[in-house]
Amino acid sequence: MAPLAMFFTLLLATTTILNPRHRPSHNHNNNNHLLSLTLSLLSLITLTLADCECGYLSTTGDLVSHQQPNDNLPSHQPHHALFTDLVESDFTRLVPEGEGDRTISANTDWVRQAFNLSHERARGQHGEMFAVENVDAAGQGEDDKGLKLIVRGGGELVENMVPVAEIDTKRLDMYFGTFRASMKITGERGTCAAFFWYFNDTQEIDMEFLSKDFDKANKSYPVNLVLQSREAALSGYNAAKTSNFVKAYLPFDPTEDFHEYRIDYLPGRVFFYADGMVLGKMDGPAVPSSAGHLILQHWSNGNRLWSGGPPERDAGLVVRYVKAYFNSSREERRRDWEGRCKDPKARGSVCLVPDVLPHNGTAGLLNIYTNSTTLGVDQLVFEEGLNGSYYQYITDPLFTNFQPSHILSR
Ligand SMILES: *[C@@H]1O[C@H](CO)[C@@H](O)[C@H](O)[C@H]1NC(C)=O
Ligand SMILES: *[C@@H]1O[C@H](CO)[C@@H](O)[C@H](O)[C@H]1NC(C)=O
Ligand SMILES: *[C@@H]1O[C@H](CO)[C@@H](O)[C@H](O)[C@H]1NC(C)=O
Ligand SMILES: *[C@@H]1O[C@H](CO)[C@@H](O)[C@H](O)[C@H]1NC(C)=O
Ligand SMILES: *[C@@H]1O[C@H](CO)[C@@H](O)[C@H](O)[C@H]1NC(C)=O
Ligand SMILES: *[C@@H]1O[C@H](CO)[C@@H](O)[C@H](O)[C@H]1NC(C)=O
Ligand SMILES: CC(=O)N[C@H]1CO[C@H](CO)[C@@H](O)[C@@H]1O
Repeated sequence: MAPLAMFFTLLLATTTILNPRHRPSHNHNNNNHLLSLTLSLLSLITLTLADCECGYLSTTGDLVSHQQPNDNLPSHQPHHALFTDLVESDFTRLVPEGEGDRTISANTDWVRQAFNLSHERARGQHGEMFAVENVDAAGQGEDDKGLKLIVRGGGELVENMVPVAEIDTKRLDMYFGTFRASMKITGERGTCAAFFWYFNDTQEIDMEFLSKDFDKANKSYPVNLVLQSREAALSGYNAAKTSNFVKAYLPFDPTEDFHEYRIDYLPGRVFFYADGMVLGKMDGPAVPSSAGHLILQHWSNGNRLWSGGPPERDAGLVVRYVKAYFNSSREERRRDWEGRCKDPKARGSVCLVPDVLPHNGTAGLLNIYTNSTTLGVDQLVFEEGLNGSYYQYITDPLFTNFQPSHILSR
């Protein structure tokens, strides 16, 4: 299909489907009228655009004392930040590879990574073998649904490399944002579970959980908050020796249940949270200044000063969801936003991102906006996975292998 026709078909399908409030009242079945219908829909869209077209408003900083935002003045609140783009991934709906269509390899927002690190590169006793088969759907039991990143234990080395796991967002244009992951950390000692934003080795925002450091006896559950920076590079990538390293203690056992871990990357400032509680705040020259992407990683290399391990048994990091609200460094995405955001004061044009606080519990709290039926075509479109599931597509051929026949009704 020619790109233009594809666009109109997509637009037609998506408008009719995603925006039921504006469904045309009469049904045109005559293809000759397709173009004029599409054009009239086009004008309809620009007049009555979907919800959240001006973006997603998130709290930042200390959530306990923040004011309720005023609907009419979203972007002017000092304790809120507005973001134009989103990626929301509900990993509880995944099925294991080979058992259906909703697999992680079919997900359009995430890419499993394969690469090998020698023990010298890994700076450990062992190297690390990042392999795609170590990233898959976890069990189907209610309690452990999600995406599982496995570190192979029990002495299973491949050429002195520990088999480990990493998955990255496909989008690389996250230029400021609030990034949230619901995770359950392994209780097997000897791994490092990491949730991070990454541009390069000196522009990186990290939350790292070392399972060997958890101590149930004294209820000690540290998490390492790190900005990898030029300063860290100068100390041999040992951020612990820099001022941009905080060892924070969680008020719960992260191996018992899912909790939301969160990074806010703002101009000149970074906040780290667990269940909405600020664990650390950093500013200064070590704060990154580039666009980057998100990484989930679970690894071990036997370095006794960091990951320890390898673990005695296979160790799994389970991730229930990732929700990312961010601005884009890409000119096209900024133009999209400018084009669709006609009136930031209009009702529903800015959507508030709910905070996850301790009293929300650790259950689901899944996709808020990707379930919306009213998001605009240049915000998101959906690909139907075969059994009624939907994958998010971004309308940018660079990020997707676009297949309009997959855009279906709900
Ligand atoms: C994100 O972009 C929007 C639109 O340009 C802007 O209003 C907002 O302030 C930006 N957010 C941040 C945190 O820079
Ligand atoms: C990593 O090393 C293993 C063992 O040699 C090899 O089978 C695998 O293909 C390598 N992976 C990559 C991405 O090169
Ligand atoms: C990371 O990127 C910044 C900005 O482009 C650059 O100054 C720095 O040298 C890079 N760091 C590495 C390790 O390449
Ligand atoms: C808990 O005990 C471990 C050693 O078992 C120790 O390293 C850690 O500092 C203790 N934590 C607290 C908060 O006392
Ligand atoms: C958590 O609870 C608060 C009410 O206390 C609510 O406003 C918020 O939307 C909840 N968060 C989620 C993600 O449901
Ligand atoms: C989103 O849609 C899925 C599938 O229809 C449903 O299971 C899930 O509960 C919905 N989530 C919310 C927050 O409504
Ligand atoms: C459970 C279920 O409905 N599975 C179906 C998913 O889609 C494939 C392909 O269309 C069917 O073969 C399965 O039966």
